[in-house]
Amino acid sequence: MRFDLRKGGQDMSEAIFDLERQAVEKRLDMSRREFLQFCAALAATMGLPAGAEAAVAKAVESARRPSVIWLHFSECTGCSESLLRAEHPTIEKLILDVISLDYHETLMAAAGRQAEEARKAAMKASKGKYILVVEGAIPVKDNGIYCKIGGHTAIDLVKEAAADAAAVIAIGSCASWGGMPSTDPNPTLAQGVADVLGRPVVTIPGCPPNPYNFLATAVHFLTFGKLPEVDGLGRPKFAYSRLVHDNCERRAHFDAGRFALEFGDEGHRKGYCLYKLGCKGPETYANCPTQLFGDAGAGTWPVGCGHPCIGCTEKGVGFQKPIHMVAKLKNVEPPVSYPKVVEEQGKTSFAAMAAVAAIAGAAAGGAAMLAKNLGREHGGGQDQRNKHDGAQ
Ligand code: FSX
Ligand code: SF4
Ligand code: F3S
Repeated sequence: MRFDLRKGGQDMSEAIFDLERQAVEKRLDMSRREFLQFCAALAATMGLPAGAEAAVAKAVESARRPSVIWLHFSECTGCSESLLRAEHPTIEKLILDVISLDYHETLMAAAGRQAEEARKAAMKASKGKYILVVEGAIPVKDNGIYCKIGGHTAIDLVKEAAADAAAVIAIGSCASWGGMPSTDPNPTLAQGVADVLGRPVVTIPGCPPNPYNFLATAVHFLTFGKLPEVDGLGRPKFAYSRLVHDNCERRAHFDAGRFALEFGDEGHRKGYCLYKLGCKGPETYANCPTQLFGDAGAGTWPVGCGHPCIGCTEKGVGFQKPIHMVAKLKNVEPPVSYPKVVEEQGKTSFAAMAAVAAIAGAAAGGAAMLAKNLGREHGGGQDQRNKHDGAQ
């Protein structure tokens, strides 16, 4: 009998695949169905076409895990926390399964000299092949003396680690462009990784960033052997190409001119748009309204919980613009002839609000509806209006 090599090869690869499949189920402690659902969700997060989940599953199942060296500088460690404390039963297992986290200061047991040696050993063992993940901003004032680890400045540490990395990912707004530590007057001159290295890096901004955006980026690297396509700020397009405002569940209220005017007022309790409380959704690119946080179901994102978006994923917005300043309307810019939303004298003008509703694409009649609603909801006294004088 002739042995069919091709068929034999196929059987063999299927058997190997089966073993890998069982191994991944055991490793992740999840059923095959759950695992595939998770891969499908990740493929959808990356905007991949239907059917791509099989490629994602195969890549995750394979043993080739990229070595990751994770450095911490000026930050709160919220990025690591959000990644490892996510409510999904397996995200932390999955992330630790997808990547080989060979050095992470806040997770490793080693300390002091031992930790220093572990960092050097990890860099040497995977020279030229590891992914460098940086969490936290890098203070550059006075030659970087405001952030030192093991006697070395963050500047030197990041440059040394980036020199032999296959790819560099800045996780969180701090590492992306300074974030919280760079808030004015930025006493330590905290900067992002790209500025310090003098070359672009992939950024996953957010304070903290959505863990799925990092996971999907790592899985993209695993599946396709390269990092995903990014925008001008280094953000993966699959996660940061739409404005928060575009997918916000309160958008219909914006379009109809129904706004909360202060925390706890009737509009706020009814879930109206938070634009006039300073929501930066109209100028912030992120997938928060669709991706949500904490795997706890609908509404689990800042605006869903009743707080205006502070623009944490947007350079020059989060930690730079005052929280209660109204957002720039990026894709619905009003013509200069339109009056302001809140007029200088502190009076809310129906004409101005109608203009916002109109430019935001409200259906015909929206302005009339707006005037009617405002008359009912926000016809309050001068006191209430005065509170919004500064929100222009
Ligand atoms: Fe904290 Fe990370 Fe904010 Fe910064 O997240 S959640 S201050 S982005 O670097 O730890
Ligand atoms: Fe949602 Fe904010 Fe836009 Fe209002 S302004 S629709 S709350 S993103
Ligand atoms: Fe940040 Fe705004 Fe999303 S504050 S978490 S970008 S809704």
